[in-house]
Amino acid sequence: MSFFYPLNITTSLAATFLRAGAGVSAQPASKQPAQLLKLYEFEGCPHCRLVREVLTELDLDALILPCPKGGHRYRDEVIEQGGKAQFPYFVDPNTDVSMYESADIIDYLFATYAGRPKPWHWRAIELQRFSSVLASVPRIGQGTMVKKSKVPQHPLELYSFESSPFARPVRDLMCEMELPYILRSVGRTSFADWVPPAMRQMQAEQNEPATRNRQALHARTGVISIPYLVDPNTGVELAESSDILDYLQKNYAL
Ligand SMILES: N[C@@H](CCC(=O)N[C@@H](CS)C(=O)NCC(=O)O)C(=O)O
Repeated sequence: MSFFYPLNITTSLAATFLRAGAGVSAQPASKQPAQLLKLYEFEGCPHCRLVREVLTELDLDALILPCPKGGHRYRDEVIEQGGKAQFPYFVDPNTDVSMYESADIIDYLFATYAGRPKPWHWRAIELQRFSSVLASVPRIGQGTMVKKSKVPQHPLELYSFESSPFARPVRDLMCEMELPYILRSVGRTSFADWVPPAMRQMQAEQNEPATRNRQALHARTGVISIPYLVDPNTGVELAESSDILDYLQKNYAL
């Protein structure tokens, strides 16, 4: 475990508090896209965070294509497709729609998939943006600048919800290393989802989780612990953020 790991989790927790509970719970969309949505973004970007929070809220999965500053792996694709380096950049292969602007992407996700009107908290978008900028402060630039890394043959897979203080450092590192991943959204929908994994293991009877990715994770591992990484390139599967961070460094850092 890195010497900085406790500090990393503490500042991540501060960011979660500054977003006052956004990106934690889910009320799943009425429709799941047939093909994965694509999001070009970087973790340190406050505008991208708002879109990622809506992915958690609607329980939507997406292929995350990290575009840290100084990187070229996916940034260049955005410039080719959209004409400029501005993030987030969103592509929906189901409808052939692509767009910049976090507010437009949020509107699109609610209009296309939610099956309900955009809730009041997303109507105050400028207030959300301000609080998202504040939430970036304690992270002091993490998830922003590129780090040299090996290119994985296949995207990794990460079970995560946006405001998980343990998943954020993992996403930051995957972003800096430009590691593409399928985001499996696992926002919380019930009181039982708040029980910490260690306590859940002690329960004689475990509640069957309500959402598809939580059910899949439960079936896969017997317990739900977020973040959870699946690397199809090596066959490795890991829970525990500190172990995942060590694994990513060891296998992908250059
Ligand atoms: N109004 C836009 C603002 C997007 C924006 O300013 N994004 C910054 C990152 S936070 C950006 O693209 N910077 C250019 C870069 O990183 O190269 C939105 O909400 O999507």
